Amino acid sequence: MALERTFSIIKPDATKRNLTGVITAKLEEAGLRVVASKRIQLTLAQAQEFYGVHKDRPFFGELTEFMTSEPIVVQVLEGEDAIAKNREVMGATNPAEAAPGTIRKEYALSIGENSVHGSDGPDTAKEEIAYFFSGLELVG
Ligand code: RTP
Ligand code: MG
Repeated sequence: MALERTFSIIKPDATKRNLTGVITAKLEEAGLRVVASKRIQLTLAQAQEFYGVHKDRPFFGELTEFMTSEPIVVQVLEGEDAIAKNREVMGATNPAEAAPGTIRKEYALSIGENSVHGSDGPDTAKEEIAYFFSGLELVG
């Protein structure tokens, strides 16, 4: 399979605990290359737009407040089968259900404060990358 790109966020609970480096190391160890990276702080409007698909879910308010509570690190990851590979190394949404060795098993605090985001498919990967990065910022 050809090289693929996916979009990743190191979430506020992780940046706050200085876990940016160890989480990035885990992504790299899994064979993912960081081809773009920046630390930003989302506005509430940006978080609501990014998570628009969840707007009717009961956790939407909590999720968007959390995502704006501290800076985040947004990254584009490249590798063979990058979307699936990233979700594998992230682990299940709920850390209590995440497999040993995954980022969420090791670092997540709860189902909401779960340290990382990763695109769930090729269409969302493309959309999410374009939302945060210009083509010039992607250095393969
Ligand atoms: P993500 O989008 O962040 O990569 O995570 P995911 O696909 O594993 O989870 P998703 O179902 O897309 O949910 C997005 C994020 O919403 C928060 N969440 N909170 N309190 C809750 O029950 C609950 N459920 C989901 C998590 O931060 C999750 O990553
Ligand atoms: Mg998701």
